[in-house]
Amino acid sequence: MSIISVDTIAASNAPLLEQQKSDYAHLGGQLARRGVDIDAIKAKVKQFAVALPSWGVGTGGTRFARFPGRGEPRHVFDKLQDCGVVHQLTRATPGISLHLPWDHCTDYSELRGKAEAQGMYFDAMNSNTFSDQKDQAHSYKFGSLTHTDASTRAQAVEHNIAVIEAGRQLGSNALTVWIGDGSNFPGQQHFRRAFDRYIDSASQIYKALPDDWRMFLEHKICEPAFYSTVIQDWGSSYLAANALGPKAQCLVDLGHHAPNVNIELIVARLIAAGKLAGFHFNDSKYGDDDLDAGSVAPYRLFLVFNELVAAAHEGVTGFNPAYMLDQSHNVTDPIESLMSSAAQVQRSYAQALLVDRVALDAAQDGNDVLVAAQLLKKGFETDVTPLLQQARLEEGGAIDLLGCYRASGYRAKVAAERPASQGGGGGIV
Ligand code: AOS
Ligand code: ZN
Ligand code: ZN
Ligand code: ZN
Repeated sequence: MSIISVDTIAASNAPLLEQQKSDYAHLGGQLARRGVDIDAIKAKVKQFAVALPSWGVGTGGTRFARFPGRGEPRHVFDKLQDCGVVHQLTRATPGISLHLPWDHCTDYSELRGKAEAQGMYFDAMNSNTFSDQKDQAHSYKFGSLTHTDASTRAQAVEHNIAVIEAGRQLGSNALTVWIGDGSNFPGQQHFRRAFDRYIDSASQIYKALPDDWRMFLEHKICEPAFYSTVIQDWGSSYLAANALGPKAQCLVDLGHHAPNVNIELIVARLIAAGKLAGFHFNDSKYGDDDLDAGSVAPYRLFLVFNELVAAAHEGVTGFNPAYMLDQSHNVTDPIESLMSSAAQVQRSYAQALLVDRVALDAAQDGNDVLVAAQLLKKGFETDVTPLLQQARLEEGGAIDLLGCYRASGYRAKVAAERPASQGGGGGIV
């Protein structure tokens, strides 16, 4: 089922076909001189998928304000359709990661059917115990899975189990757990006891996982708790994942670390420990900015992929990370941001595939520092645009993502169907 007509895509591609052919051939020639087969890289890029966050197709906001765009999705079916547009044009985003209760739906089999008709499936499910829902018995103001009160913890556990159940009906096979639990003042929380309560609650969720499911623990240094968080870094996440068992692994959201932290090194450690769940890709300058992937620090994203490609190349056992975007689009059309981020993630992957692993091993073993550094730069500095475009073109996608999307008139069409969403202020700051 196509949301954007096949003719629209073909019309957008038509004037670009000739130059595409010659750019691809030119890059192919350059890579061949390095002993790299462009078609082999293209085949790998085609296999690569990054899941879309359902919450990413709506305009995000800050605690100051939210400025909604036109045609904001009204419910999960609208979100699914918007995600369908991203996938149709990029051919790189067949998975959707839902967030409950935001994406609550009375008929999950209908939702699954619609996704499948768009050639899509449901990736990891996300639970939400970081905000209170209407008519909720116990508040999460002072925590959820780690709350001092047992009934509040039980409510949070129960919600996670309900999310697993919804995910089972949708064909998902993972639960991502991120909690906002922590403290805002020194002395507010007994660190060790809060962590113990986390393990106790999380193991009840773990027990409810179907056999073929994984549980992704997402750490975050701060926010909304600004003095301490219970699962604050990969160390706490790893301790928890270890305590829970083999199905529990650590998810790395790129924005959840202190500035300048060496994230690629964390990734390498988690791979070695068999505990890398996967990623929430985004970019940041200061904290959990949730900017578009690779928009600020593309080299960092490349370095993460360098670790991933190395692990795949070396055949590390059990290596199977889940790739997702987690961004907040405050000033752009979310569909445009998601398309360019998906392409950016693919770009980093393709560039990492270009690194000469044999030469890098030799440079590392021989302590040839500059050659090692340059081997990485050589991959990163290669403009793989024609390769990404060719992969999309051959899969029925758009050579020019933005051009095609804008020419389709999709945003104006949904703006006419969907009522304007309320913007306005956040909290008082
Ligand atoms: C929050 O900072 C995290 O990145 C979570 O992944 C969260 O569930 C998601 O961003 C939706 O708010
Ligand atoms: Zn995240
Ligand atoms: Zn985040
Ligand atoms: Zn983030």
